[in-house]
Parts: sequence; structure tokens; C-alpha cells
Amino acid sequence: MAKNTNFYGADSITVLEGLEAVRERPGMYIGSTSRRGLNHMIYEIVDNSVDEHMAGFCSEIWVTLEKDGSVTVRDNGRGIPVGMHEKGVSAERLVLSTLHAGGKFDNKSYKTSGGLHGVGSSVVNALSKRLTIDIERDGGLFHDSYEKGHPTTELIDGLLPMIKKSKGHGTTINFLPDDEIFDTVKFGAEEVKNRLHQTAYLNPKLIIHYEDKRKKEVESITFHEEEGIIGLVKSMTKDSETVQDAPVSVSGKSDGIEVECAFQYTTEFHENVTGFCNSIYTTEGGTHLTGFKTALTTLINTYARELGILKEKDANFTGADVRNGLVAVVSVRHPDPRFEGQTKTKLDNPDAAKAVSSVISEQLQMYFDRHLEELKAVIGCAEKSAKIRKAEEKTKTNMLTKPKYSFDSNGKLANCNCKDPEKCEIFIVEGDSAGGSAKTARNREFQAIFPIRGKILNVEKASINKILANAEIKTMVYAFACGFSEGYGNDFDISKLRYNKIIIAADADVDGAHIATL
Ligand code: 0RA
Repeated sequence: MAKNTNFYGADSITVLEGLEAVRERPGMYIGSTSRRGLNHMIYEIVDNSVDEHMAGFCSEIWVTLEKDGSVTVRDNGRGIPVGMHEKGVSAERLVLSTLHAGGKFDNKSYKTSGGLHGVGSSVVNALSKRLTIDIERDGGLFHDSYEKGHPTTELIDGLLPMIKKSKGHGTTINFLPDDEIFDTVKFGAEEVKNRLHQTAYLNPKLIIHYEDKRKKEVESITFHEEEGIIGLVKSMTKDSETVQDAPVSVSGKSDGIEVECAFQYTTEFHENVTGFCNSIYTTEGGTHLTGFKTALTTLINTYARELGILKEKDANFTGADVRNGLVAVVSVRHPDPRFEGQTKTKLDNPDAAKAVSSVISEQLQMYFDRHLEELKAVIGCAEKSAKIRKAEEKTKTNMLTKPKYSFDSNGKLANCNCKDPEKCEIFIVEGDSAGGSAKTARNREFQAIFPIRGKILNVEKASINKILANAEIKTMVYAFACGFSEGYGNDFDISKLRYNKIIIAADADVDGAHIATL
């Protein structure tokens, strides 16, 4: 090998040790070695290009699933630097080979980069059978290549060879995931498309071209969502009945943190508040969502009092009341994001809560002041939720305050003396007269009798309030002592059953059939 010419740059030993660690414990760096982890390889590379877009230098990204099983990600950014880094090695080599170096040499040029928390491309490099990179910048096209993270292109005086002259700029990375690492090396087209689409919603000026060349008929899609997160909320509510005609969107900056939020209320009885930080989907939520929820709850309660919808004696709406039917997207750009949690997808920066809450309080107040009808409709969603919540709380406390045993709302249950479920049986009999004869004939030590009147409530159709207002059913729930389960919670516990035998003695007619099906 000629002097000054080698495959490896300076610090090659430590660099390779780092990449060896990635191959030994791939899950720690890519999440898993399943299809999910495999797809993640694409996102790592794409996220670097998205960072370049966020820095203001890249407008388009091309993602191609190639016939040979590899993926190509191209962008029209500045191109990864190819010059000599102070460590005496090509900067590109450092980016592709050093853990934690990421592409972000100085934080200033990457104000709000999320990336794969900085380690993306070197991890992908380590887990790829082969990877090639072509960089256009500084008047030329430069090429480099790797196998399982080891460079295979000879450097010339420590620098990448220039293939040809070029006036263009951008980075193209092609990689083939290592089948010795992954359980499958077949990318999931639907997942990849969804993720790219999401990235497009979060970066409204970015154009992402997707192509799947593995198919007989090549599939090409362009994702460009100029409406941004408003469009994302629209897509999330497209199958629901909405309370507002269109999503509301507010944005602002506080303490160096950019905050953007869009939401729309639906008539559905659940909430979906989704958060992103620097384009990264925060599966486990975090401080940005806390800030949003706090501000929204306070604001809606203040308005509800001002409008006299909540009277002085009324308690505030709870956070859950206020979010009843809400579909919201909260996106923040943070200069120094910290992620915690099981999958490192929970935003942890306390200043994000403050920034979101201050932007939301201020901007949303300005909006609602000018859109009173919309505000009233939104408060209506909270009222609906509060009403149901209160009814549930009432039935639950009613049930809890009554004694668990020998409870009988209308004195009809003739309980047995014994408390051992193994020995106890309960006879549900039709009508008071049958109940009367059963009571005289029973062994009161272990046989309980519960007479019920003809047609019983159809619990499959009735609301939980109606069900629990029904004396017979309430008595049965208490007699069995297992609690009950319904849509909002599950208190049912079969191990608490007080009678191991439940005997239904009904006439062979319609009423009897009703009791039997219960
Ligand atoms: C570090 C510095 C500069 C650009 C990049 C990294 C960069 C990384 C990637 C990864 C994929 N595409 C990328 N494009 C750019 C800027 C250096 C400069 O020109 O000042």
C-alpha cells in the first residue's frame, strides 16, 4: 500500500470497535431485528435528509426500494462534507463510521435536528451487507463504499476520490441490509409509505418521492402535504362526524421552541392527541403534550365560567372531559430534545411544556374570542363527557357505599347463612309466588332465593345507567358480588363470586326465556 493511502482513516480502531458493538447488539441501536427494525433503517437515513431540509438546504428526497432488495435515499441538500476533518480523516468517513457523531458537527447549523438522535447513518452502515454513498458538492461527485461498516474504497491522501466534475449538490446513499442481522430483509411497503407520508405532513415544504421497483409494475408516489399538520388532522378525522367544520391551527414560538398545533373535535367518545418533536413521532407522549393538555383544560374551564355554562357551584371540567372527541396534533421544534421512556419516544424537556402551554393559551384564546359558536360547540363536547362521568360516578359510589353482603335493594333476596361459595347456590326464580314457595322449601344454610318479575331489562341494549338503575339487576350484581364491567372500566372479578351454582328456574314461556338469556 502506498504511503498516505489507506482504506481506513485515523482512529480506525475505535471506530470499528464502535460499529462491532452495533452488530453485536443491533436491537439496542435499531429497536429490533424484525421487519420494524428493518424499516427503521430507511427512516434513519431519510431523517438525516429531513434534518438537512429543516436546516433550509434540501427541498426534495427520493426513496427507492430497489429490485435487488437494497434501498436508495437521495436528497438535494448540501451533501455530506467530504473535506478533511480535524481528526485527519474525510468528514464523510466520520459521519458513516462513528457512533454518536451523527451528521451534526456543530449544533448551530442543525438548530432543531432530531435525526435518529444523532447516530443514524453509522448504525445503518454497520448493519448493511454493503453501502455506497455518492456526494455531489465542492464541484465534484465523490464516492465511497462499505461492507458491514468497513470501508472498501481507497482514500487518496486521506480524501475520497472524485469520480467526475459536477456542479450539483446532494447526497445519495444506497444500502443492502445484512440478512445475517435481520429476521427478514423485505421492507414493508405500507409502513414505509405511511412513515414518509407522515414526514411530509410535518414538513409541508418538503417533497418526498417514493418508488417501489420490486414490483412487476413499479409503484411511484409523491408525498407533498402543503397544509402540514392541518392536513394530518383532516386525514385523522376523515371517517368521523366532526363538531367543527375544519381543524383549528395555532402556532408560535416561545423560549426558542417552535410550537404548532392543529385540532378538530369529533362526536366520538374518545380522544387522540398525537405529538411530534423535530418530526419524530413521540409514541409515549411527553412534556409537549402535557403543556397542551394543561393549557386546553384551563382555557375551556375559564370560558365555560365566563359564558355561565359552568355555574359557581359546579366543579371544573376534567382534562378528559375537555378532550372528549378531540383529535389533535402537537408538533414542536426543540434545539436540544431529550427523549426518555421505554422506547426513547417520550419528550422529557420541561421547557417544552412551558412553551406549548404559553403558545396555546395565548393563540387559542385569540381564536376562540373570534369564534364563539365554535367555542360553544367545543364546550358542548366537554359537557356531554362530564354528564356521563357524573352519572357513572354516582352509580359507582351508590354501589360502593352499600354493604357488599346481604344487600337487597327491595328486600327480595333471601340469602343463605353460609359464606363459602363452594357450598352456596342461588335460585333465580320467576315471580314472587314461586319465590315464596321456594323460600319455604329451601335449605337456608346454603340456598339463596331471588325472585324476579317477568320481563327483565335487556342489558345488551340498555345504557349502563339504566342497567344499574334496575333494582333486580342491581340486586343480582350485589348478590353475585363480582362487580360489573362496562365500556369505561372493568371491575368484574369472577373470583369474588359468592355462589358457585346459579340456578335459573323460569317458566317455559317468553318471559322465562328472557330471564334465561340474561
Ligand atoms: C454535516 C454538515 C453539513 C451537511 C451534512 C452534515 C449533511 C448530512 C446529510 C445526511 C444526508 N444528507 C445530508 N446532507 C447534508 C453541512 C456542511 C456545509 O456544507 O457547511
